[in-house]
Amino acid sequence: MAKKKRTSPSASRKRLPKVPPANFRTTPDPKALAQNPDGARLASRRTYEIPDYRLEHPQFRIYMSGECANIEYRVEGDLSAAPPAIRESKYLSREQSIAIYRWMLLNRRMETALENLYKQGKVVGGVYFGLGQEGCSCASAYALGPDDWLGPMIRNQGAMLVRGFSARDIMRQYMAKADSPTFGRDASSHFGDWQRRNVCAPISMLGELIGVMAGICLGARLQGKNVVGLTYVGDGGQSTGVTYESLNFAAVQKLGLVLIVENNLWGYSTPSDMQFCVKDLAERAIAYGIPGVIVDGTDPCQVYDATHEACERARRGEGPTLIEAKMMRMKGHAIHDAAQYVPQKLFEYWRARDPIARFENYLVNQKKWLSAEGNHKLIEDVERELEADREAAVASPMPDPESDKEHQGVYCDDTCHKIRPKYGPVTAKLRETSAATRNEEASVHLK
Ligand SMILES: Cc1ncc(C[n+]2csc(CCOP(=O)(O)OP(=O)(O)O)c2C)c(N)n1
Ligand SMILES: [Mg+2]
Repeated sequence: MAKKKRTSPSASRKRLPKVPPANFRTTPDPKALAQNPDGARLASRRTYEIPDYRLEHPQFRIYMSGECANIEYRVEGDLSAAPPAIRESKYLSREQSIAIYRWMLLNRRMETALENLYKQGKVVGGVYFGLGQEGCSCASAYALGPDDWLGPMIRNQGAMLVRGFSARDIMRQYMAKADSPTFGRDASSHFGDWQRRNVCAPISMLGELIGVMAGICLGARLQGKNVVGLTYVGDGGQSTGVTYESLNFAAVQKLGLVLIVENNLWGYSTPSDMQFCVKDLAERAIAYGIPGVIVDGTDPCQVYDATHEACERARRGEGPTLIEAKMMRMKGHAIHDAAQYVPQKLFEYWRARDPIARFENYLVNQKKWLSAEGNHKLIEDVERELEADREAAVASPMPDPESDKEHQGVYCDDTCHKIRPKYGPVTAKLRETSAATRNEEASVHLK
C-alpha cells in the first residue's frame, strides 16, 4: 500500500509567517560583546523593547494610609507639569481627525444625557461612564475595517457609536425599552450585533471576552480570512487568569487579536499602584512573545496610530498586539460610586489632560483644520442629534410581556435564526494521521 504523504511538524511550521515579535531582540551588541570579558554571559542576555509614544511620563504614585474606616489614598510625586500636546498622527487626515473628534463629543454628551435619565428614574439598573476615556474608545474603534470585529467593555460606549449603533439604541437599551437592541431583556451596554456590525456583546467576567475575540479570529481564519478582533481589558481585569490563557492562545496561533489595556489607574476602588508590580502593563506582552506598546490614552492620535499598526499586523496574519493606554477614570466605577476615595489632586491633574478639550485645541488652534465657527456648528449639530435621539428613546414603549409574543424567547431555538459561516465555507483541512501513527501516539501516552 502506498504510504500517505505526511506533513512533518517542521514543514507545517515553515508555513507560518517568519516575523519575530517587534519587542524581542536576541542579537547582543557586538561592541559590548568585544569589550566585555564575560562575553558568553552577555551573549545569552536578551533585551526587549516596549515603544512608548507618550509625550509625558507622569512621575507619581498612589499610597494607602490609615487603618480600617480611616483608610485613605494619597498621591506622592510631581503633579505640577503642564498637559502635553497632542502627538501628530502618522496616518489620520483632516477629515478623519474631525470625524473622531465628533464621535468623542457624541460619546460624552450621550453619557451626560444617560446620567440625567438615571436621575429622572428612567434607567433600569446602573450607568457606566467612559469620562476621560473617549479618545481611547473612539479612536481605537475608528481603526477597524468593515470585516473586523469589536468586543467592547463597559467604558467603550464611544466604540459602539463608531461601530454604527446610534445614541438612541444605547439610551433605549439603558431604559430597557421594547425597541432596544435586546428588546428590554438586558440593560446597560450588554448587547452586540454579530450579523451586521461585527460587534460581540461585552462579557461581565473580566478577561473572558479576550478568548471569545480570539475565537472569532480563529473562526475567520478557518474560513480563509485574517480579521482583526479588537477588545479591551482594564488594569484590574488584565490580572485575571483567563486573560493570560486567551492572549497566550492568540499569540501561539498568531490570531489577529488587538488588546487595549485601559490603564485608567483604578480597578473599582483599588489604585493600579496596588494591583501589580510591573512598571507598565505593556511589559506583560513580553511574556506572550508579542509586541507591546504604550500610548497616552487621552491622545486620540496616539491611540489611532498604535491601533492602526496593530490592525495591519493582524490582517497580515502576524498575530496579536497589546496596547497599554494610560489615562484616568474620571468618575466612579458606575453611577452609584461617588469616587470619594480618589484624591482630588489626581482629578485636577487629569482634568487638565481632558481628551476632548486637548483634541479640540489641536484641531482648531494648532492644525487649524477647524475654524472656531466650524467647531461651534459641529458641537451644535451633535447636540441636536443627541436631543432628537434622547426624545425618541424616552418616547419608546416599555416591553409588554403579554402582547410581545415575537420576542418572548431569551434563548435561540431552531426557529430563531441560522448560524452560518460568515466569510465562506471552512477551508482548513484536518491534518492527515495514519492508523499506524495513531497507535504510536496512543502507546506513547499510555507508557
Ligand atoms: C473575573 C471578575 N472579577 C471581578 C469582577 C467584578 N468587577 C467588575 S468591574 C471591576 C473592576 C474592574 O477594573 P478594571 O479592570 O481596572 O476596569 P475599569 O472598571 O477601571 O474600566 C470588578 C472587580 C468581574 N466582573 N469579573
Ligand atoms: Mg481600571
